[in-house]
Amino acid sequence: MAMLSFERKYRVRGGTLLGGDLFDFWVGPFYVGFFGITTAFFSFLGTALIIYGAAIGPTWNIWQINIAPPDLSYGLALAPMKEGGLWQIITICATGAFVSWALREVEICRKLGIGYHVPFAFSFAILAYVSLVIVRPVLLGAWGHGFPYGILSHLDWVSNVGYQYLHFHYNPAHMIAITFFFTNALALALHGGLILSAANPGEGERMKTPEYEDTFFRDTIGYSIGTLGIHRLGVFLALSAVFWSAVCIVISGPFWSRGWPEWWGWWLNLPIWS
Ligand code: 07D
Ligand code: 07D
Ligand code: U10
Repeated sequence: MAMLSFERKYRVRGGTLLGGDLFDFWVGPFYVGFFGITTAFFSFLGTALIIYGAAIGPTWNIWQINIAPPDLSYGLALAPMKEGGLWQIITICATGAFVSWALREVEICRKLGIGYHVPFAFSFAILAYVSLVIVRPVLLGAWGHGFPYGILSHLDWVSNVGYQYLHFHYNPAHMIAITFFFTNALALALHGGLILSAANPGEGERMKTPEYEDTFFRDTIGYSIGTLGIHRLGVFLALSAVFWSAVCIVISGPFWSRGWPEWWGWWLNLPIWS
């Protein structure tokens, strides 16, 4: 079925979680829905506040614009607008926009009658962001532990927080997260390469079936995970990467406040060595 006639067929009312028929319509290619309105509201307000923050700041240089969280001395209280209050409201807007986007995806899945895998996966990215700017700051008792909103300033934050624990590479959850990120890239390279090799033949050649794909890996490594399996593996690898990232930052501070190399002392202290 051509895309245009398919869209006409499925673009019918229903499947909404909230708002009933009220926002159940499309604007051009975009489905709106109640959560499309809340996405637009939070993104618009958040972006406007970032621009306001830039306007009252010292620079319009896109790389240097910085909206910092409140000083640690404010703890978990609200701060005045120019001293971190802006960051607090922008954080509410960002979280509101990301969650609205995920729920809008859920409504679209319901309309289509497909699984919720994409919004489920996006919720892991939201989890990582929320761990950085809400969960960890709350556990440490100050909003000042959140990362600042700015292209270069957020990199400074990552570096500073990393060195605060002497050598962040020794954080075991960081190791697991990185291993998942690297494995994820390997898996996508293998999958993208394999599909193109079979499904994108040269002029005059026939497209190959999945048996060819399976056989390539059976001949090479003795096992093929299969055409559905590789997609299950892909989602698992990607979500694990983000999940262990969230873990690695939440444990830094709330559950381990010394240098990460020191954590490995448990190995040296095992009784079997003495
Ligand atoms: C390709 C999908 C498209 C998305 C893009 C990003 C904005 C911000 C806002 C000027 C893969 C759109 C960018 C809306 C512009 C203003 C006010 C996704 C794709 C193209 N980072 N980070 C970047 C964010 C954190 C880190 C780039 C966001 C943590 C490092 C971009 C968040 C830590 C490096 C960016 C976030 C961290 C970057 C490219 C939120 C640990 C780089 C991102 C909401 C996770 C790289 C100058 C990309 C870079 C980079 C955005 C959080 C570390 C500006 C929105 C605090 C080490 N980050 N980041 O392609 O070049 O993502 O930085 O959590 O080296 Mg970051
Ligand atoms: C948080 C992004 C969420 C995004 C959302 C969507 C928009 C809309 C609109 C495009 C999590 C945003 C959407 C804004 C855009 C349009 C239209 C993703 C998020 C919701 N590290 N490290 C990680 C590596 C070192 C340190 C994670 C590698 C050093 C700290 C990952 C190396 C030190 C933190 C990772 C390395 C250090 C991390 C990041 C190598 C610094 C974190 C991925 C090779 C001296 C962060 C949850 C991630 C983390 C994190 C990888 C080195 C410090 C595993 C490969 C040794 C402090 N590092 N790191 O989390 O876990 O994505 O955050 O050296 O906080 Mg690290
Ligand atoms: C995959 C796949 C597969 C495919 C695929 C794909 C995975 C096997 C068959 C998909 C993959 C690709 C296409 C490859 C490329 C993708 C990437 C590299 C990922 C990164 C993507 C990007 C960088 C693009 C990002 C673009 C985005 C997010 C679009 C931006 C959207 C908008 C600005 C509008 C959003 C709509 C909303 C919020 C709801 C409706 C709202 C409107 C239409 C606006 C109207 C507003 C109102 C009615 C409300 C009032 C307005 C207010 C308050 C102000 C609005 C303010 C704003 C700031 C907008 O596996 O198969 O193929 O293709």
